[in-house]
Amino acid sequence: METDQIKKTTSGKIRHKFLLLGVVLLLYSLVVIPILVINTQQQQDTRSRGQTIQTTLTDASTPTKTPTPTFTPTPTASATAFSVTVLLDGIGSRGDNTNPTANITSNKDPKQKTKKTTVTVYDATNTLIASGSGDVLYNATDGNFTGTVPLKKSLTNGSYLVKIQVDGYLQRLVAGIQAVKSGAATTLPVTPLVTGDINRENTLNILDYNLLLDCYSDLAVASNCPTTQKKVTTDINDDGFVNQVDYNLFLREIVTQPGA
Ligand SMILES: [Ca+2]
Ligand SMILES: [Ca+2]
Repeated sequence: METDQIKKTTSGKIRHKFLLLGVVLLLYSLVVIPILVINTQQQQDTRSRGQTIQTTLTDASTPTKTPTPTFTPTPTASATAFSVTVLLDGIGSRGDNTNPTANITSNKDPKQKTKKTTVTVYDATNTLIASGSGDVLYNATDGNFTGTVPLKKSLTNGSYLVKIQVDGYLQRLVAGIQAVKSGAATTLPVTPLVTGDINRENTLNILDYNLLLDCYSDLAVASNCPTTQKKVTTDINDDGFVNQVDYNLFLREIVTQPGA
């Protein structure tokens, strides 16, 4: 009897537990599972938005292709130039300022076969327009110096005055008015130049004379000619000596007015 009672009590407890378990499962299915489903959906949405943002950021950070600049060569204007022929007093086929054609004593074999030459160009108002430098080369056959001197810039077509200066000689205005064609070489008339500008100031005077005497060494040692450069500049006929020939040449040259 007592045993049956115990069994009933135990059976009641078990049913009660199953009932309670059923209620818990029911609540779980009604409340917890929907919440989990919602959270899962929210997480998926969040990841999806994150991917979208990341994709957007990635797209924004992608550098755009920079177009390669194309190189367009700048056309270079051909410089205007002058074909120069100069006769240098005391050298080659040139005589001197007093006797231009008397070249028997002129030096036919100058030490310096090239001479630095500067050309300056002026317009009708005598305004300096352009300049250029180059070398002229000794022509032993003709006894003159020739070369092409380019200007630093191209001139426009027109008429100009042109001056030539060779290192150690007085600058001279080239005879006539020069018709210049832009970008081309204009041939200038043959131009004789006066020597003796030992100190390179474009005039002949007592200063040049005194420098020549410093290096004069016909009968005695030069009084004051310590450098090769000074000897070269006072050797105005360029034969390697500073003597009576240079002295006489200078005296004939100095009758010339200052350079142009
Ligand atoms: Ca001088
Ligand atoms: Ca000499």
